[in-house]
Amino acid sequence: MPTKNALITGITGQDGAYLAKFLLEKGYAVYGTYRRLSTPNFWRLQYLNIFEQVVLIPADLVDAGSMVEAVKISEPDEIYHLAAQSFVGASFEQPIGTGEITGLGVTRILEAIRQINPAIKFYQASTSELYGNGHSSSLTENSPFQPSSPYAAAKLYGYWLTKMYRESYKFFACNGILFNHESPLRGLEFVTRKISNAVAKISLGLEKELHLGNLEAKRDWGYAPEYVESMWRMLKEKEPDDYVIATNEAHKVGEFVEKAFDSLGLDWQEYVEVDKRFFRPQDVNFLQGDYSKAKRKLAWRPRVKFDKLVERMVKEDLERWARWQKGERFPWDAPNYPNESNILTRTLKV
Ligand code: NAP
Ligand code: G4F
Repeated sequence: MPTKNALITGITGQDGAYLAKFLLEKGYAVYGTYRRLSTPNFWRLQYLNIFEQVVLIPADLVDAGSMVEAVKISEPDEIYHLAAQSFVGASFEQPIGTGEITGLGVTRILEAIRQINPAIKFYQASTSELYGNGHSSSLTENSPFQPSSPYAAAKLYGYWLTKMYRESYKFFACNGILFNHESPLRGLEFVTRKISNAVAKISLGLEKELHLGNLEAKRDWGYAPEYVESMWRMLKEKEPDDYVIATNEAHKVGEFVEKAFDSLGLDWQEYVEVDKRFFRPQDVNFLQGDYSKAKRKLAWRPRVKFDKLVERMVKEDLERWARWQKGERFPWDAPNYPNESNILTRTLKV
């Protein structure tokens, strides 16, 4: 018999799928919201072999009634609010939609909790993007926020609403300020997976080149399965609080590229082109997180660091494409992803 009910918004995403697996292993009954799409998108849950073990509830963050319904149906002890328009690049294309989903979506779920059961524990997926530009040293829970994209501004709103409900209504509500975390389940539009997927295809002769934007930006990249555990740990504490989750190491995008090609014995300079289309109107040039508080209070620390992460991602994409070349078909996103040269947007205008 499951001991507790958890509701995960955004269970079809990278973190949602890993968190679902983690909570199932802890004995939770796991409910997850998904939005109606013209083509189903459950590949991560299938890939992790947990599709049959979770209960899915249709709900969209722009539809307050559907969020209320999801909370009523699942009767959760804990809600992990992970759903969002999560791609910074797209937020410049769709700033209003991003505000609705990533910003106001948080209020919709907080209101559902307030009306149905204020004792539900709440995790908000906050982000290192809150800090924005202008930093050059490791960031803590007390560093100033200066959002540099519509995505970051929407997340800042969600961050404050979470704090505000904690203080005003005594909610057990936590912000996890998570720095970039990646995995073989990462979406293909994000730079790490774009690179690992392209390197795998190039090495198998399925692609010839890789077009990228800003190679100078530095990010603090960790491993997603470890980061979802920190969410659960936050909700286990006596008091609700906010925590930075990071590795405290920053690497350039260019280093990720070099390491990824290198791991398959390829020279990146023969394949990579810097392409104006992938530069953003404004980028965040440096993000590195000091996770001391999480280490001290949650006994959490990162284990998979940069080198291992790059190797793991390239290896997995290579194995997938090799299986695909042999005719095997299994749930996985890459074969259905358009070549980015087919995509035309304001920021990607040629
Ligand atoms: P992701 O893979 O992009 O997943 C986002 C999830 O949100 C998907 O399940 C998506 O559904 C769902 N979603 C999008 N729009 C929705 C809407 N209108 N209504 C309902 N659901 C909607 O993101 P992730 O990497 O797992 O990240 C999880 C959360 O952590 C996000 O809030 C993200 O902003 C935040 N975060 C991520 C990182 C990171 O490095 N990964 C770092 C800090 C914070 P579909 O599958 O249908 O698209
Ligand atoms: O992989 P990215 O798109 O991730 P970004 O913008 O850091 O956002 C991710 O991490 C945040 C946490 O800090 C999350 F809140 C957010 O939801 C998301 O998960 O880009 C990383 C860097 C950027 O500086 C970008 O300009 O890579 C640079 N980059 C260079 N060429 C590129 C590319 N990014 C993408 N996506 N595609 C490129 O071709």
